[in-house]
Amino acid sequence: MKPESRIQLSAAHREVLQRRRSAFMDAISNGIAFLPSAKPNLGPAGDRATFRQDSDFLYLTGCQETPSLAVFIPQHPQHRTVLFVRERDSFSELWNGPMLGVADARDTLGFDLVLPLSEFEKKIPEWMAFADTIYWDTSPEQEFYEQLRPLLQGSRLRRNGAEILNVRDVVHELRLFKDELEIESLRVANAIASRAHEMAMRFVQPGDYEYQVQAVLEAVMRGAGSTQLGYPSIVAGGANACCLHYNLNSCQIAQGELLLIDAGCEWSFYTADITRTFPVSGRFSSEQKELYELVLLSQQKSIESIRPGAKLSELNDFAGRILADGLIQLGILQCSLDEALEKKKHKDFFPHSLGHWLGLDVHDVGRYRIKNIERTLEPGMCVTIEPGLYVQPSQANVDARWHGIGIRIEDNILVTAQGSVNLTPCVKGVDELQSIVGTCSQEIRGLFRP
Ligand SMILES: [Mn+2]
Repeated sequence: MKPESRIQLSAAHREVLQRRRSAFMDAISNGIAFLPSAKPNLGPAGDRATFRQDSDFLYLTGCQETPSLAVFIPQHPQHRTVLFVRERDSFSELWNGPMLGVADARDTLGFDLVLPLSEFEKKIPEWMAFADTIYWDTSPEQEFYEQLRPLLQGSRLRRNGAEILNVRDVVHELRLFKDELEIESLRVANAIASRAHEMAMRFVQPGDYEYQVQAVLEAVMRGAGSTQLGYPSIVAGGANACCLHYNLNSCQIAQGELLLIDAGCEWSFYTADITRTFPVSGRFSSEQKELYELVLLSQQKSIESIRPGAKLSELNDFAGRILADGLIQLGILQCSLDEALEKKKHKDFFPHSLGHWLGLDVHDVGRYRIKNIERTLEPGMCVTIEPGLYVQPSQANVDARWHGIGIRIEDNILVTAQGSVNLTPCVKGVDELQSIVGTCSQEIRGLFRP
């Protein structure tokens, strides 16, 4: 699979985009929908900061230009899909590289009609006659909102009190169910990120700084063709792992400590979200091993329970029960299982939830509840499963030998008709981890040293 080009799409990609647009237009039926791109991203001095296209816009358009605007008019007799883009301009191309332009955008992206952005104020009023509902992005930071507002308010539709709905709600429901192109991208992102995690395991030795391991990890991701990280990498040695979103990555890692890495990269805009925890000396202490095996057991059992019809809250409770039971066996919790669950005592050590949707965004869109009723898992959904246990260095009523141990294990799971498929091929067994750590050559290690 080749990395995505900014101005070329494969025929297969174009076909998938057409299917997504059809499904979207079925959902809005007699409406008219406006979906804007992300704003151009300028740094503090007017320089170009890293641009990442709006995920909803990308999902329906495949277009990476900014600013641009997609309009969907399912009832229009001539053109149901319209894209407004900037016209090509040689000054901008000199500084910022090739632009798609009006002529190429139609062929490349498969819209019925592509127009210069400068024309949208002139065109939109007449299209309102083909709709009875308006879908748009109601978030206040959208600049298009200000430009569109007078057009919409002056239209016959608004005068007749037509409903205004949030376009993003419709896209988010579609994005929850991954098509084959999305699944393939998630697979590749996971393959690369897993390789990066394994390289970090090979690389690390006691005395390394967290940022050195981060550099190795991210070098592998970029080297394999990933253009962006899915989120800031967490590389947390020892007790730093007990801070859930630690990402200073600035400390030295000591002999005998565990290293927790939560990192994932994008492939074609879809991100992996993987966490591994392993001993930097190549050997778990007995306390580390007992907690690790408990987290691993809860993760494996949760993954085995994934199937259509299951609920995330049930999986969460199931994993919590395994962890609570294990904490009692180890003497970390001193009460009955019923009492632990009743009073949520295990949540002192497992303070986050078991997982979240994954896709174009690391905490991907899609509602977890519909009309306040939890939805069940269905084929095509992609979810992370990431139980963890963290014993804070100062945790009262817990023997000091457990203090400062933080463990999380996270894989990315696709729900299928038969059950599930684990997309994350990264090692996680105790023996596998112990035999991989610290095995890379001194030559490679030397590259990441002052
Ligand atoms: Mn996650």
